[in-house]
Parts: sequence; C-alpha cells; structure tokens
Amino acid sequence: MSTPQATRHDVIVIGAGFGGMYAVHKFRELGHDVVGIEAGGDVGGVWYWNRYPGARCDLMSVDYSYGFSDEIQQAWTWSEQFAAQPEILAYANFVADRLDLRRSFRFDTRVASAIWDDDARLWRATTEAGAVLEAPFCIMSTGPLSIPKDPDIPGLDRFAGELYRAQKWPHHPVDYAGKRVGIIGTGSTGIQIVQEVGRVAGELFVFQRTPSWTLPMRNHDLEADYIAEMKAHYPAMRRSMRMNPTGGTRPVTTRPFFSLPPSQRRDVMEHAWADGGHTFLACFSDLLSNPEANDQVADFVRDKIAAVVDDPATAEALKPRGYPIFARRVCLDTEYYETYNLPGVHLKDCLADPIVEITEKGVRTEAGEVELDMLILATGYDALTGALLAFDVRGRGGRRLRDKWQGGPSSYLGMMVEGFPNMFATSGPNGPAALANLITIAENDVDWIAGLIGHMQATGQATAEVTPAAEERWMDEVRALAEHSLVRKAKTWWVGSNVKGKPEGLTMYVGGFHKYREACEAAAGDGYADLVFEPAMEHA
Ligand code: NA7
Repeated sequence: MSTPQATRHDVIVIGAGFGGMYAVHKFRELGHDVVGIEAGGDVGGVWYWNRYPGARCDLMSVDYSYGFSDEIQQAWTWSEQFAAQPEILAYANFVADRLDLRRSFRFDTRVASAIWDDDARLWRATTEAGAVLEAPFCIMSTGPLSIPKDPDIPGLDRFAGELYRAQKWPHHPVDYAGKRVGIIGTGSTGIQIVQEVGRVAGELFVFQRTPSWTLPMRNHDLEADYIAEMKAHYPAMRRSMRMNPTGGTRPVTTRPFFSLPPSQRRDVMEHAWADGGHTFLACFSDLLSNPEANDQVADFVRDKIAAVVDDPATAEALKPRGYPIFARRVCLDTEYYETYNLPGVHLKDCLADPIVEITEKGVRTEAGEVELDMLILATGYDALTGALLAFDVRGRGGRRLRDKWQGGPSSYLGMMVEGFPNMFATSGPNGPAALANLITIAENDVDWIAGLIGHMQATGQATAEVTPAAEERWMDEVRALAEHSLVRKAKTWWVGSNVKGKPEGLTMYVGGFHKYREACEAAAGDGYADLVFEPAMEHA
C-alpha cells in the first residue's frame, strides 16, 4: 500500500550533479514521470558547492562534458582547456535550461531515508522536511565527493576568526587582502587554493601533512579553429572516449618504462612535463604495477620540485615520499611550487611538527601557535560511499545498506546492490568511479539502467535484483584487479583511509573504463542473466 500523503512517480533520482541531471533527462525522454531531489539550491552537484578560490576541473573541458546530445555539444563553447568552476557551473545551468530540467527537481531538499516496500514494490523516499515520494525505481546519483570531512583536530569550534570549508564555500566574495590566512589540507583542493590565495593574502600558512604529487597543468585558452575542429569531430571523439581506460581523450600507451634506454625515458618525461596536463600520466604503461618504474618517475618529479622551490628545506618538505606516485590522486597545478617562493607564503610541515589543536586565535602545532585571521579547511570528503550511507537506505526485509556495507561496499557493476531491488547507483563505488571521467561513467550507467528498465517493461517485470553469486563474481574481479595495483599502497580517500573507522580497501574497478563498459554491455547482452526478476502483478 502506498502512503496516502505520498506523491507517486515512476522514477526517483537523488542528486542534481551531472549524473542526476542526465538521469532525469533520460527517463523523462523515455516517457517516465521522474522526480529529482537535490540538497543544493540548483543543479551542478559538487560544482554547485565548490566555489572556493581556484576551483577548476583537472580533466580537459572537452572530456568533462556530456556527449549524449550533439545539439548541446555544438551549442556550448568552452573557453579554456581546463575549465574553472564558474564556467562548469554555467555549463550545468546551460544544460538544465536547454533541457528544462529544473521543473523535475525539488531543490533545497535533503533525503532522510529511502526504503523499499516489499509489498507495494516501490521505493519510498522521505525528505528531512517530511515529504514522502514513492516510485518503483530509485536512482542514487549522490556523487563520489559530496560529504565534506572536517579534520580530527580538537578546538575547531573555538576559532574566532573567519572559518571556511572549501566544499561549502560561501556564495559571497571573500577578502584575503592583508589577512593572515591558514589552510589545512594539500590535496587537489588545497593546492588549487594555495596557488590562488598565496598571491593575494597578507600571509598564507599552509599546514601540510602528506605532500601530494602535482604536475603542471599548463592551461590555456582554446583557439577558435581548434574549437571548430573539435565540434566537427565530437561524435568520433565521444566514441573513442568510450574505448579509453580513462573515459576521456587522453592517449594511452602500451610502452613499459624499462623498454626504453635511460636517456630516452628522460626525454619522454621531459616532453610530457613541458606539454603539461595529463600527458605525463601516459608516458609509460606500467607506472601503477611496476614499483621500480614508479620510483624512477617519482625521482624525476622530486627533482622538478627542487628546481623550482628556492628554499631547500621547503623544497624537501614538499617532496612526496613513502608512497608511489599516482597512488594518490595526482593534481594538476599552475605555479603551485612557485607560490612557496613568495615572501608571505609559509609551509608548515605537519609531519615534522604536527597540529595539536585549533585555538581561538589560530592553529597550535607542537612548536607553537600560529595566529590567523582566517582558516580554510581543505580536508577532503567521506568519498565514494559517504553520500550513499549519509541517509537511511533499506532494501528487502528492511535490510540497511549501512549494515550490508559495514565491511566495505559491494555491488554489481557499481550499479546494483543485492537485496536492494530496483535501486541503482550511477558512478558507484565498485565501478571505475574516481579513476575515470565521471561524466562518461554517468552516461554509461544511466544508459545501462534505462536499457534494463526498458527490458523490464517489454517483458512485464516489476522488479530486478542482482543475485548474490553475480555480485560476488563482480566483487571478485574488482578485488583481483586491485591486488596488482600500487593504488593500494597510499593512504587516501581512494581507499577510505582518510576517514576514521571507515573500512579500508581499494573497492573501485581498476580495469579501466573501456573494460567496465564492456562488462556492462556483456551483462545486458546476456539477457540480464545475472539478475532475477519478479513479474508485474497482472502477469503473476
Ligand atoms: P583530499 O585529497 O582527501 O585531501 C585532503 C587533505 O587534507 C590531505 O592533504 C590531508 O592530509 C589533509 N588533512 C585531513 N585531515 C587533516 C588533519 N587532521 N591534519 C592535517 N591535514 C589533514 O581532498 P581534496 O578535497 O583535496 O580532493 C578530493 C578530490 O577532489 C580530488 O582528489 C579530486 O578528485 C577532486 P593527509 O593526506 O590525510 O595526510
């Protein structure tokens, strides 16, 4: 029985990031009554929230954009090779306007629970404000990076100055001029903030625990003739992206590091370094599987840091050590290391001098207190699973997703969870997730889910659920591939070690987007043999 005050729909989509936006469009196109629910005030997901100074995508704009509509890709023109947050958010708004997506979303609305009703065979989502929405299908497009994580440092609430979180940046301008600013965190977010704020703040104190690897972005404006060429070739580019391990246009190589003599290896790296962007990642094929190759590439990058940073002690502290290069999300920067040559920018090495507490006036390390007017937190996310476990999700027989995933996430293709019929995730934690282009993954996933729902309609099925054996087979494959990857060797959000008490492990699919897409296609081509279906009532 459905709840009397509930609104009834065909599909509930949670999230208005790029995954949720496409899901709403796709299911509406297929004639479904779709309702989207979004905590933010508008579309854009992580790009709606992340308005911090310097926020920018480090995937190329041509990659990090939708390919499902040629009309949209022809109508939109990117200005830079790597777009900044305002342009990406403008793009999300452009797509939402063009497809009239907002009429299907409830914004400023947070889901408190999503519960499967076995008898009524539908998902019942209750919002924090108490509204109830029901639909046979529920799509979780909650994003891998949407639950900000504060640092485990005592005293955060005592700080009397201005306090900002990168992931929930205010919509009003922030003034740094003449101020003593502190930042905690030097992942991709912290690096982007440092290179921006370091140039305008009175003084900037960077509290760095683990140094990250970062490569030169060498961003540039896109020229008109390049844009024209790109638009002419978009369809072919999108096809090749679907065959690429990263789901983007970045070239891949099959050349192992030691297949070249040392001088040629160095030339390859120098060229890639000068080119900028992700070219460097594509120099050699075995950087995440051969520790010796990885070590030599890491030495090359450490030498580059030393060549830029004037103060030898600062340079030394900035050099990542003790974990493989590329095992932590590599960043792309614009004169990040040069920022440390500015007289007002100070690196605080928290490995040598740990933070003890945050005080009313600033940050106290073992060596003493640093007084600040402003403190910025760039301390990351409860990633991959955080958003899916942030509200109460219950499947068949009231089983909680939190219980099922107590030891880490397990699902089928990252999209379906055994015991949770008709529930789907886009860019879920057991797919390629953060290891490939999230827009390419989201498009793949939404299309796959739409194909399955179409199949169910054609064959009179009410529910679809993955079998325990099929989920286990997928997870075995995920684990077997992870075994051989150096990604396991670093403590990062990729493996969950940044959140206290979270189960640690590499649960993303590291086989590459192209292989993932093939697995999805095989699963559908097989007549969905890994799923069990229950027929609709009139067919029962
Ligand atoms: P990350 O990459 O998880 O970085 C978080 C940073 O915050 C990292 O340098 C952490 O150091 C640091 N951190 C967290 N807690 C503390 C404490 N208690 N003390 C000092 N430093 C701390 O998050 P980002 O937002 O930068 O990037 C996330 C993704 O967004 C990125 O990979 C891209 O895909 C886009 P630690 O490593 O724990 O020593």
